[in-house]
Amino acid sequence: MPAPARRIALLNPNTTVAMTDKAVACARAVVDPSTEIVGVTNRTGPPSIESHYDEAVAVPGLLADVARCEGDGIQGYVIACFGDPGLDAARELARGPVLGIAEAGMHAATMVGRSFSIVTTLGRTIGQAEQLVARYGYGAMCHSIYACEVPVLELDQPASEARKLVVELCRRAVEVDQSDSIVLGCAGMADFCTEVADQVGVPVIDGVTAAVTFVEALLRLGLQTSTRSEYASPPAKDLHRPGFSL
Ligand code: 2AL
Repeated sequence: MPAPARRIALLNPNTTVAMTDKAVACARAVVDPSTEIVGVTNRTGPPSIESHYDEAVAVPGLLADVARCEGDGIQGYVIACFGDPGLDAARELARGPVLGIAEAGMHAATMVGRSFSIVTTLGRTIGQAEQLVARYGYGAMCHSIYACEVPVLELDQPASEARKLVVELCRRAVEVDQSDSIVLGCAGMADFCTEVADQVGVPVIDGVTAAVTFVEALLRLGLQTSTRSEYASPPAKDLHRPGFSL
């Protein structure tokens, strides 16, 4: 086997290995054979991320994973959680490009249409998605954000009927809100993409596959995060947190 041309870490900020494995399988299906996808599951934090608190407690473990990956020759990163937790801090630590799946999904949507809607998990996360839409500058293009009210770890359970609910919300986004495309609002929906797209008739974007493809492209272009100012390495400090080290 030839050495991979590039190694990209797929960072799952939650601690559920099955979710990492599913996202990795979806990522491997779209990247070039010369790109290695390394799945990394957070060692500390919540099993799923569906609140501000979950996001905050996931970030220290995620940053520790980035620090480890830097020593392991990883060249690029995807943060596979729709809140893009720790994105700016990860960019300060990593040499190579770091993309969040919300960021990648929304950017992809704006390349294939004039408008998009987001379909996510719990309604309580809609505010976080709205903040990200504003951050990425797509307020005028995001026509609506819907929640299927299925918790992250129940998306794969047939009894949750998550796929059916997501399809219904996508249809509403297209017919009522006139959205040209849909961004799926959870890494756990990565494997819904093709099936949902077939049923709603507009482009449906999964941020995991969008993000790995974009990171792969940035690496091919030789582009890294700028260290000119805000994303320079953070000043070294003693962290007064017993038992925690990066
Ligand atoms: C997510 C996600 O992508 N992973 C996770 O644990 N929570 N996002 C979400 N909106 O529920």
